[in-house]
Amino acid sequence: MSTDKAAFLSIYKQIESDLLSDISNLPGLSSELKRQLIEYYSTCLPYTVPGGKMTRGLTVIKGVEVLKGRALTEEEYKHAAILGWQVEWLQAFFLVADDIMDASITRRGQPCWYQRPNVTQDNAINDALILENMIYQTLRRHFKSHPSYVALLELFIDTTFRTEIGQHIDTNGTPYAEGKRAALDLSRFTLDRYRGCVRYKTSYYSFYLSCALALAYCGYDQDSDEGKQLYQKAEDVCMRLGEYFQIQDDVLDAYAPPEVLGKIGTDIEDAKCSWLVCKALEMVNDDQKQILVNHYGRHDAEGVQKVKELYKELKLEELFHEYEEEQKKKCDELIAKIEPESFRELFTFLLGKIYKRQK
Ligand code: GPP
Ligand code: MG
Ligand code: MG
Ligand code: MG
Repeated sequence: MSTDKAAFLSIYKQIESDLLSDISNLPGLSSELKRQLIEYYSTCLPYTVPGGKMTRGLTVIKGVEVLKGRALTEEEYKHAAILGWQVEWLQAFFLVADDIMDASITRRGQPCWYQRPNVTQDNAINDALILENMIYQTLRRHFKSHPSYVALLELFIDTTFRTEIGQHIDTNGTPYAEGKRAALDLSRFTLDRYRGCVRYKTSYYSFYLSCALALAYCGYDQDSDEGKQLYQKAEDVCMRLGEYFQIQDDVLDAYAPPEVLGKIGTDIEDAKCSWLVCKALEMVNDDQKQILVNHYGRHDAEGVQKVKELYKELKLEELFHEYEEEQKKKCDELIAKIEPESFRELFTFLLGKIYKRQK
């Protein structure tokens, strides 16, 4: 089966081995220095890149298969899997950096990379940049003479920029850090801000990119009439799926057991513009609002508990379940309108991966 994880992981091994060889072949470094570099990055790469759900990567393979309308040749599978892994590399770059910015503790069931004993925060920032650069090394290695090379590069460049804009809205855009800068301004947590933030920080890289890479690899040109329509349909569905996915992420941050989720939630401590706080602010009376004023955005376990009790009082989890059913219906309707009909399977695949997810 094309979305078999073991086959996909074997392509990871080849990519990793080529990248480590690139380091070994760097000119003008002693063999001892190279040994240290290889030791470090042969730990860093398997720690930060594979080990997730791999949906973003597998979606590229699924997309190429759906667009070709047949089983892939060996070369097509390899190409699609390599592109899929580049989305996973992009995600690794984002997550290493995001965990520093969010002061997170665990990721994928283990300490965040920057929290590892032999990794400093400075190392981790640089590693995020190296992970990003590796995308372009690998793309050049495998696609330099492919007709879609430039289109593929541009998709990665544009998606990175959009995600960084989203991350700006998520972090600097909330000008608050405990004991620093302005006081917490709850009036900023609106659904309008939320939607803009999520579209940019999550939807483009988590959903649209994989679909667009499949289109570009199969030769669809964004500037041709047929191509433009397909990219547009993919974007329409992916924006909705992305918002739904991030709302799940925000709800899981507060409610999921960390041992299932693989990460410990930090949104309340970090004063994030989470779906939960936006919804809470639409519903609170003055007394309830005071709980948020006093306790939102503080690294204090008792305060976090008080915010969670308020969420319970407001029945936000129940509200989310209603929202989830509504979204499932809306996504089904949107997908049912996509032409050609064969293209629908890609989005059904994505929706199936996220509906009622627990992690
Ligand atoms: C998800 O936010 C968004 C990202 C991981 C994008 C990061 C972008 C950068 C440019 C660094 P999140 O913080 O809610 O994710 P999680 O809950 O997984 O930490
Ligand atoms: Mg985070
Ligand atoms: Mg974040
Ligand atoms: Mg989150």
